[in-house]
Amino acid sequence: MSYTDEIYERVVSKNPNEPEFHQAVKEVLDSLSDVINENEALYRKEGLLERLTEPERIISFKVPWVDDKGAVQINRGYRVQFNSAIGPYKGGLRFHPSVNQSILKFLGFEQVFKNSLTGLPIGGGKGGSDFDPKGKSDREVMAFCQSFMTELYKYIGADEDVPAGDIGVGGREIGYLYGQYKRITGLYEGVLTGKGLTFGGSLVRTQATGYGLVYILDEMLKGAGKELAGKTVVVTGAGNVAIYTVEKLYQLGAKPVAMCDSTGYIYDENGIDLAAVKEIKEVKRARLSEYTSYVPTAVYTEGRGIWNIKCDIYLPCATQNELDLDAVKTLVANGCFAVAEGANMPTTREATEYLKEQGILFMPGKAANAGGVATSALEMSQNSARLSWSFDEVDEKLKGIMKGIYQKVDDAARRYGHEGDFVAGANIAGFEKVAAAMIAQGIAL
Ligand code: NDP
Ligand code: 2IT
Repeated sequence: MSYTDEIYERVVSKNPNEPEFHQAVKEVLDSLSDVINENEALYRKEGLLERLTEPERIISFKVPWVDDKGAVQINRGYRVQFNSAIGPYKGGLRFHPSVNQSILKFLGFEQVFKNSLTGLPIGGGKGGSDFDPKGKSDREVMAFCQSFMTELYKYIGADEDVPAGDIGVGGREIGYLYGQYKRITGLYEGVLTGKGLTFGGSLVRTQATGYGLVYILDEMLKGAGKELAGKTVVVTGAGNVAIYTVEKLYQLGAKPVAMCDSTGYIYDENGIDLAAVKEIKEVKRARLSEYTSYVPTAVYTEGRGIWNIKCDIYLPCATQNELDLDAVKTLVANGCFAVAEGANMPTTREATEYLKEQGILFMPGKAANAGGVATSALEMSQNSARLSWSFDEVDEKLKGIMKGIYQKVDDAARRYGHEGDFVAGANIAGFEKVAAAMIAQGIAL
């Protein structure tokens, strides 16, 4: 049996009931088979794949808090510190009722390769809780965040582990978490990113994942002799990543026509009214169904099915496994020629394979959405230097990083004879740096 197959079997048997983690590991291992075959003796001797697929540490803890009715609530908190070979653990916190160990391990594993691709010194981690911020008052969210941090602070630090946002964790939550960290430790340090601009946050961090996604999409299209201007785009989700993806699409002359949340989707043939979406989602924290009261000519459809809308480019920016085989068959039949993942692992394995077979341009999340964490690393640099860079300075760096990621991914795919296969390219390029760092540091991690 090949080394990669052996490791996949080992991961499945040692981590039962963790389907998302298995899925993320399988995709990476399948892409690495050529690289592993070339260096099999060394990697086996080093136990490299065994070490790479085992998180360095998983912390799981109780989060007790009191709701507005005076009732005690108990949630479960986690931090998965996956790999610190190239820098302190770095990755977001997700607050969503679906959160469990499998989801956080898949996200932590992906983060290791994504962070490597940025070229910046950050290891991989992820955390969160099954807490659902939806429908909670600000006071309840604060109470939860304070309790969560009262346990988490023991395991994080500006040079150890630096969490940030993800689904359900934005500026409000990061503010409450930071306040509690500072209160307990007395340290004013860059222990979290995505902070407010008045207390150490970086300009562009809010926009970074969406902007970065569109920058790398633009590079991918140029590489294929196509252009973004004038193209019709469907963006899924209506959160942080989706909103700033739509903003940058407009800036580069494309036309986003649809967005969704977990309740339903909107189609606006004239192009999404972004100010309306920002007000609904960022200010009112309401449902996207309200969009038709801002734009009466738009159509709101309850439930799933946004992929039925005809488009040139499809950008999944909501959650894992949102885009399945049936959905991509519809997309391709309707003439869609490019997919880039703003979310983490939004496309199922079968759907990814189908897109590849059909020759669709496809940029996987670990390359496409790396702009967020890259800008987090820039926030860490500014915090360490006690400086703040201008919007244009950070945006230029982000653009350069996304361009660099495209080049690395494209180059790695070509080197191994998989030209145009950016899944292979991203996994190989991300792996090479982490593997070299792990081997150089001995059997220590
Ligand atoms: P937000 O919480 O801001 O927004 C998430 C959006 O996705 C919401 O519109 C939400 O709808 C929708 N969504 C979430 N879960 C589901 C679900 N199970 N079914 C349908 N819709 C769902 O999160 P982000 O925008 O920050 O994150 C979106 C994706 O991007 C995630 O995969 C995240 O891991 C990834 N990502 C985020 C980065 C960041 O910097 N924020 C960086 C890199 C990747 P509803 O409100 O109805 O739940
Ligand atoms: O998935 C991700 O890369 C994020 N949620 C951002 C992580 C970060 O540390 O900014």
